[in-house]
Amino acid sequence: MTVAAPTFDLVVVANRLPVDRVVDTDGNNTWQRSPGGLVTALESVMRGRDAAWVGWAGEPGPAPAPFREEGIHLQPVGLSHLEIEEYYEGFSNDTLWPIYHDVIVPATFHRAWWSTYRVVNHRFAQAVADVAAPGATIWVHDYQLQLVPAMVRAIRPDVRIGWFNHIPFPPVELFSQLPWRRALVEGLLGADYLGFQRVADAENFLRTCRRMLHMTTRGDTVTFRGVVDGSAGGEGARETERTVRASAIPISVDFHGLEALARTPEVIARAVEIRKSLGSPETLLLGVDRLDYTKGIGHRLKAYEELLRDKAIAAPGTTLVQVASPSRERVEAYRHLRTEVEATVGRINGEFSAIGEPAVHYLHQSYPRDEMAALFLAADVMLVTPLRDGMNLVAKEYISCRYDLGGALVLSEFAGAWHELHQAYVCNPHDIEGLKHTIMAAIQAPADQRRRRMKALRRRVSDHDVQRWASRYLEALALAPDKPDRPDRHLR
Ligand code: GDG
Repeated sequence: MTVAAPTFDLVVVANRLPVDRVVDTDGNNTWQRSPGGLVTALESVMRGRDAAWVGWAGEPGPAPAPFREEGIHLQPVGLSHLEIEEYYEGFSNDTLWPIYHDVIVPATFHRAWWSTYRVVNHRFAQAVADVAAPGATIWVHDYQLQLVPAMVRAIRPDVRIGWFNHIPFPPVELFSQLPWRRALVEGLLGADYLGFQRVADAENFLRTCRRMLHMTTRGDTVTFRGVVDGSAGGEGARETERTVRASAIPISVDFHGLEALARTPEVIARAVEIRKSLGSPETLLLGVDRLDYTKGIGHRLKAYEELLRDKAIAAPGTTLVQVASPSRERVEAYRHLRTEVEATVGRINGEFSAIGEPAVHYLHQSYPRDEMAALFLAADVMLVTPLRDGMNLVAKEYISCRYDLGGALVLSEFAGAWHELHQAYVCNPHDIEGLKHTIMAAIQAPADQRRRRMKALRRRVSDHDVQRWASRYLEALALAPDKPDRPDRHLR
C-alpha cells in the first residue's frame, strides 16, 4: 500500500531552505535554523498553520528526505555541482543580479546557464505542486525562481500564487538586454500577485509589460492574453487571459525581537566592551554588509580616507569598523571586489594608523546575531551606502537595536529603505564630496537632533515590522486580482 505524501495549505518556496546542516559533538548530522531574516519574517505567518517550505538544502547532491523542523514541513530540492554553478552562481548571480542592480558590473550571458535555470525552476515548481493541498496558497521568493509561478500554474491551476522580489526590478531599458526577457516576464505572470520593495520597482515591471510585451496595464494590474509556455520543456503551452496585480510591499525586520535582544544585559555589556577594545573612540563608525559590489563599500572607504586626509577626522578618536561577510566567493566579480576592498583598507591603515590603533577594522567574517546587535548598539554612526539595494535590512536592524535613541544612520537614496526612512542622513554615494559632508553632519549633529531623528525612524520601523509585512502580503495575495487598489503613494 502506498501512503499519500502530505500536502499543505501554505507553501513557501525560496532558493534556500531556512536551515543549515551542522554536525553535532557526537558526529551526527542535524539541522539548525539559519539566521536569515526571511525565516523570522515567515515564522509569524507559518506557525500554527499547515505549512511547508520548499528549497535547496545548501549542499550539492540529491535532495535529502523531507523532514519537520519547528513545526514546518521542509521539502528539500537537490542541485548538482553543475546546477549550482549554472543556475545559482551563473544565471542568478552573474546574469540577473547585475542587470537588476543597474549593471554596476557587467552581466554575463550564457545560453547554457539559462537552460539550467529553466530546468532547476521546473524542479522547484514540481516540488511545490507535489506538496500543495487543493487550493493552496503558494508564496515564491526572489529572482532565482522567476519561472516558478507559471510553471506551478501549468501543473496546478487550482492554487493561488504570489511572488516577492527581494531585489530591485530594473528599468525596461536594462531588463531588455536579457535575451530571455519575455520568458522571464511570462514566468512571473503565472502569479496572481507580484510584490516589490518600492513603487518604482512595481512600475518598472508594469512598464516592461506595456512596452516590451504590449500588454494592457490599469492602475497596478496587468492583463495578459496569449499563450503561456508553462514548462521547462515548452510542453503544456495554452491560451490564457489573466489579470495580475503588481505593487509595492516593502519588507522589514523583527523590530521587537531585535530591540529585546539589544536590551539584554549580555549585549549591552558586549557593546561597552567593543568600544573599550577599540580604545574608547569618540566616534565609532560602522558598516555591515555582505561583501557585494552593490553595497558601495568602496565609495564609503574612499569618503572615509579623504576625511582622514583632509584632517576633518583622525584615528583613533574616530575609527571605522567594517564587517564584510563573505559572499558568492566563486563568482569572479566578487573575488575582484574583495581584492579591491582589501587593498583600500590596507592603504588607509598604512597611511593613517598608529601601532595598535588601526583607522579601519576590517572583518571578513560572519558573526552571531547577538554580536551584530552589540556592534549596532556600540556604533555612533551607521554607514549604509549602497549603489543599489532592494531594501537593506541592516539599516532597519540598526534602528531597531537603538532603543536608547542614540546613534545616527547615514543612508543612501539608492537603498529601498530610504523610501521609508526619510529622517536618516541621506547621501548619494556616487557624490564623494556630498557623502563626506553627510558623514560629518551625522558625526557632528547635536544630540537632541539625533534623538529626534532616531525616534521618528523607530516609529516607522516599529509600525511596519516584518510580521506586519508578511501578513499584509498574504492578505494582498488572497485578494488579488479581484480587488486591485492604488499603490501606497507615500512610499514613493
Ligand atoms: C537581499 C536584498 C533586501 C550580514 N552579515 C552578517 C549578518 N548579516 C545579515 C544582516 C541582514 C542580512 O544579513 C543582509 O540583508 P540586507 O538587506 O542588508 O542585504 P542582502 O543580503 O543583499 O538581501 C536586500 C533583502 O534581500 C531582504 O529582502 O533588503 O536589498 O539585496 O539581516 O544583518 N548576520 C549575521 N552575521 C553576519 O556576519 N548574524
